[in-house]
Amino acid sequence: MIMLKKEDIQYLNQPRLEQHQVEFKQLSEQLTQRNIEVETVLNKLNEFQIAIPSWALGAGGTRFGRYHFGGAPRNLFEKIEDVGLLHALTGNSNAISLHIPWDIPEDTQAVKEAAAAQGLCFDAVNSNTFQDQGGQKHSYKFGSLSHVSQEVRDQAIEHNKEVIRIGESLGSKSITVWLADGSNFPGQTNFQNALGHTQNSLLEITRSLPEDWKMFIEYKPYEPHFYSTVIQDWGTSFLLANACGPKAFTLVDLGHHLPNTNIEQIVATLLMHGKLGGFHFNDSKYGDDDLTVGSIQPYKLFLIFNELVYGMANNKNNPPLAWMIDASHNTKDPLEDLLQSIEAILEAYAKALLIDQNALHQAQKANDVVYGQELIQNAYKTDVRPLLCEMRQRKGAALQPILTFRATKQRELRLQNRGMDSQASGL
Ligand code: PSV
Ligand code: MN
Repeated sequence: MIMLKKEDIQYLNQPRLEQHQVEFKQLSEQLTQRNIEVETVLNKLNEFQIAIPSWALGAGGTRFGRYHFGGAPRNLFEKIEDVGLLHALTGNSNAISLHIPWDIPEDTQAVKEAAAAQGLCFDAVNSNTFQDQGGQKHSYKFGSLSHVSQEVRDQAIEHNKEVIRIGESLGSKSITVWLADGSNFPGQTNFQNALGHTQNSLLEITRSLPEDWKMFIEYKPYEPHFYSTVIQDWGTSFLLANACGPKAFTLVDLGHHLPNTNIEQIVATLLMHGKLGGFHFNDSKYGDDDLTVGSIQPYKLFLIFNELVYGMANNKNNPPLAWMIDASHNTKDPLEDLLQSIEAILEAYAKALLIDQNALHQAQKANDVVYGQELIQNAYKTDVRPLLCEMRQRKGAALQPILTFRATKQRELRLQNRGMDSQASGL
């Protein structure tokens, strides 16, 4: 098993340590003057854990092709190895999210042990009724949970139940359902029937959830279908989550909105109603581009985190959220890309934690538009990177994760062990 040693990380941190201490001291003094409790912020950053999906560790495909970079994980054990590396470098990615049937664990005990050895647990399991699988009786070409035929719906329901059973054996506590069902042409489906079937199917799945489990319902406006999608937006997901009862929640994937949608407002509404289950992080310019988090619209991400920070503190009716990166890597090394995403998420979170919520509340009550904006933007303009470095340094992770990844030749090691033509399952 490829494992990065703590001593190697420390050794590579050494030359940068003194400079980091100077920068951290300066920022701490500045934040203390602004009445911000630095230790509280550091603790929150330390606790924040982001799941890595098992399908994001290989080369992602464009609609037209896939370019291999070599050393891709060939099986679940190697995927665990890669997520373990990300966690060793950052200390903020202690979970792996599996997509079934891309990653069916054959030897559950061995898989659990491999994950535990890397300090990892299993986050939400994901079902897949957006592709036909070998040996499957009915096709999902015209839908799965929403299909006109009860037999097809039953097959899709049974698949979700199977995914829950697999998740249970690994210690997962939630299932994410992304339903790709939809239509390509007007007249193809009856919207009301499709939604009704979907609601009944989801209810049936909810009934088989273990007591302490949750179901997350993802939404997406288009793709793979281009005229209609059954669960097209947060409103439809929210409606279904309400119909399915207290174990069902809406999941927000940042790429699943039409351009310029105010995602932070969606987040606020869902939190207020205790129905926000989790997040899939990525970034986009046009649609579901699945780009590196924070690479296109970091300010938008920060505004979302502002609502999350407010909501997590004020909406105790909403359970703790599940965080995951859902991106695709076409031109970068996926592991470096994921390191960039983890950093961007924590940066946005850290900046949101610096917003003076009391002052903001006062400004809003006084309709002081200018001061409200100033408070938000002052937080955004603070360079919080020394906080992230300090948090990582304290837990033995890397001051500079990407530099350590490169200096310890992690990709080269994977190329040697797994070869140039190795392939990982996923889209
Ligand atoms: C669909 O675009 C999605 O966001 C869902 O979360 C899937 O599970 C994932 O991407 C992988 O295809
Ligand atoms: Mn997603």
